[in-house]
Amino acid sequence: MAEDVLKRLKEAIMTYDVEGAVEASKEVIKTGFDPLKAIEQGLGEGLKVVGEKFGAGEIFLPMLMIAAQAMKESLAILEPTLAKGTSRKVAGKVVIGTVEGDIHDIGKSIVAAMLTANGFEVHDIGCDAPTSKFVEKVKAVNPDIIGMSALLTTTMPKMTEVINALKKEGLRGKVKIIVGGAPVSAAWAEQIGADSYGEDAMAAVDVVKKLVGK
Ligand code: B12
Repeated sequence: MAEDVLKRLKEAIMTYDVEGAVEASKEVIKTGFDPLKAIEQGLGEGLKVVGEKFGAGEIFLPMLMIAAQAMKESLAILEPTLAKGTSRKVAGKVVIGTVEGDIHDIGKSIVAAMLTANGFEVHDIGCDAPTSKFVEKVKAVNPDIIGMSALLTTTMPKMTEVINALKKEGLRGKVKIIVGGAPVSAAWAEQIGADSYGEDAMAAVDVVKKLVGK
């Protein structure tokens, strides 16, 4: 039964079936199945397969976009229940976003959801977020952590731009910075003067906890 819903989630993404993914996600909620498992082992696995096919030139962009849409609509159903499992005490404040020029928001949203689920107050500024938006949000909410996501090698330098803007505003010393996204690495984090790097959502939670001293 449990394995069945995982299989259905994965297959819905792999067959570009938005309705099927939404239905299976609703069933996850109804049956009390672990939403994180559903996201990572169901939807996420399916999207990985679709991504590989796209990378290998086996499918075209519109198919990839439908699969991504199925993932997004399913996340909209599952993410709020992730957050419900949280204890109310705030572990720290996080501002997170995908840098300017980059519209990949799935991974960033999963990281945001996981942090929320682990008791952090998360301010998600979305994707394609200009440097000024990061700076404004930092001024507005005074976070402990800034998380930046980039999925394109061409947008990675925007992370440096954000760090420089924070320095210019005298804010760099007040926040810890964590970066992530498929092309990002620990070496890149070090190179641009970020405090840390997280390979996936679980790692992000561990790293953020360490950075705030928990
Ligand atoms: C889905 C997808 C899309 C969707 C995005 C939909 C959306 N709303 O997000 C659409 C179809 C719109 C898209 C568009 C494009 N895409 Co695209 N896309 C992907 C794909 C298949 C999957 C990305 C994804 O969501 N993965 C699932 C999530 C869960 O994984 P993730 O993002 O890596 O996130 C995890 C970790 O990286 C980490 N993480 C992520 N962010 C953060 C942040 C922090 C702070 C931390 C700690 C951790 C962390 O934790 C996450 C959870 O585990 C990848 C292939 C791939 N293998 O990555 C290509 C990929 C990223 N895209 C690519 C390209 C080229 C494009 C386009 C330029 C295509 C085009 N020709 O138009 C456009 C770019 C548009 C733009 N300006 O941004 C390339 C990038 C190549 C490169 N290295 O620069 C890839 C690698 C595909 C490829 N093999 O060519 N894409």
